[in-house]
Amino acid sequence: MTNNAETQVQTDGFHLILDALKLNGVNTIYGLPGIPVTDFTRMAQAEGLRVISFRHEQNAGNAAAIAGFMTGKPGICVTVSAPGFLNGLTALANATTNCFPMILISGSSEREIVDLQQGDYEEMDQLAIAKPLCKAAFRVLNAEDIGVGIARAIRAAASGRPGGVYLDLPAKLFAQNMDAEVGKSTLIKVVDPAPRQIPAPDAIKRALDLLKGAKKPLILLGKGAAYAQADADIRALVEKTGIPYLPMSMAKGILPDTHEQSASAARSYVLPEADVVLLIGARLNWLLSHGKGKTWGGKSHKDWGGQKFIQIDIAATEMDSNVRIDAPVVGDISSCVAALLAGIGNNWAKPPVEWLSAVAERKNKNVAKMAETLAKDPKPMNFHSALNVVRDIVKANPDAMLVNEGANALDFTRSIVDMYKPRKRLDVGTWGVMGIGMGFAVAAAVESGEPVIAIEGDSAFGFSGMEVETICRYNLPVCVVILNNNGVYRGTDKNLGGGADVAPTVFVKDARYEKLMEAFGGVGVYATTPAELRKGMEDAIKSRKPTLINAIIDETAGTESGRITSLNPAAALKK
Ligand code: ADP
Ligand code: TPW
Repeated sequence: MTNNAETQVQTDGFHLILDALKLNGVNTIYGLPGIPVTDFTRMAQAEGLRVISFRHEQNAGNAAAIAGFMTGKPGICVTVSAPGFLNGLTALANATTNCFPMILISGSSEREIVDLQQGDYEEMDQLAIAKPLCKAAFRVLNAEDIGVGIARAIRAAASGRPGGVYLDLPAKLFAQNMDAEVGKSTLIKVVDPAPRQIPAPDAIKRALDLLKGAKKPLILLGKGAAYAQADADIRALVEKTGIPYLPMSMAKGILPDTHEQSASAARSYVLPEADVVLLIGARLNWLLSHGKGKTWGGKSHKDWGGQKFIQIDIAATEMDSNVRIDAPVVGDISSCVAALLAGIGNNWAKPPVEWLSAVAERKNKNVAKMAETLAKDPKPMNFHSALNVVRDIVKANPDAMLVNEGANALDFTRSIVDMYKPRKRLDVGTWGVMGIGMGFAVAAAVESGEPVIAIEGDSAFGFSGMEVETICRYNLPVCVVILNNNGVYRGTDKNLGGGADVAPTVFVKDARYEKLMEAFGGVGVYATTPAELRKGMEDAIKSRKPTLINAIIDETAGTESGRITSLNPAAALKK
């Protein structure tokens, strides 16, 4: 606030935006400064907000998005116009695809210049470009509308199915003055930003009737279930019904992966065998083979497997998106699970023992097989022997956050490393996008205060690797482990033309990634054995120092596209 000549206290756009964010509980801004938002980030710090400044906007955007997932409140990312905005847009689109609440706030050029295309500095019609890639997009032209603009952005991001929201703020807005008292009266503290949506009683009854008649029921937990923070009720529902459950990757840990009802190790058995499947916050998209085909016991890749589906989701339009949903339960997961629990009461008959013992038998067999593989100590180290170490470290540090990206590095970590607590595992999500790693790691550390372990493919790491400087600058307790096999998927491809260039998937051999962390004052570790990896990780967790472990693994290890080889046309041709 400033005093003008007439002693009337004035405020401006900068401060109204900050006051509106603060009023709504925002305490951290992720972003990257430049005209016209440099002063905004300075003033944010002066006003007591934490500003985490990145080296590339995509990483700042990913940080904001995952902060939204972790907290249930929209994460805020601030960028400059045109290129900065576009750099942030990938993260905004990814947040929307994954149902993470986030607000991308970008400065922009003045409307009159943009609309006449007169060639301003970093000119672009950002609102039009953002619209198809997010849940909602707004522009504020006048300081007195800032309160409404921020309120609308928060509501759009957090209510119903969460998602990304774009807020366009032309440069002139920041400097607009107005009377401070009047300005304050225009701000809105959003009441109940994510209102409960109570399911209809007949929908609950339909679901319970279907579940009651099931001989081989299965519960599938998705990241919507993790997001809903209904952990105790979800656990009670699983345990009271006695139904085996499968967590999707970011739902791991809602119940500990070691829970006796977890059917993760029997996934390929339970999906085709189940007769009634209860989906809680999981879409029947490609990650679940669209609910049909051979994965589900269908004869061809398009055949229905015969299962009946109950689906809990806040988005009514999600129902029947891939296969028939026999019992849609539309509402927020907390309310839906509570209603199911109430309907179940205390006399629910557990599933038939034949089903439970068949699942247990498969599971035990696969767990024993995996234990055998993990006990091996091949030279050079491979994905399994390296991840066996990570598995132990996560077990000993269940509060640590785990970030994970890559192809094989992703698939093997998901299946080998057990999670013990909800919302600890953060990964490539619905798009399988590379580049979330360091942005997620920064936000995971900032939002949780816990140590962060980032398990990265060497290719995956490259997309956001420069943020190790950010990690060092804020002295965050992040331990990056690069499973380094010298390339995308692996490092052994040959140039099919026989020329001097290496194959498109091959990187520089024996690259010393750990030196990147050392360059900024962090700890670098070169690990060629599980023992060296273990020591590096233990030291990192204990010291909380930024650490990068370059874990050298067999360059022949890994398959193309990891476990989604089936989606790769070249791999299909080879069959
Ligand atoms: P996964 O990738 O783990 O299978 P998806 O991202 O496909 O999970 O599905 C998450 C689903 O959860 C989305 O359809 C979304 O609408 C839904 N969802 C998110 N939050 C809630 C909530 N609070 N209540 C109900 N459904 C929710
Ligand atoms: C934004 C395509 C999927 S997985 C991957 C790429 C490039 C890297 C795999 O190699 P990595 O892991 O990380 O070394 P590993 O363990 O198999 O050796 N661009 C974007 N997203 C995706 N998904 C790709 C490209 C891809």
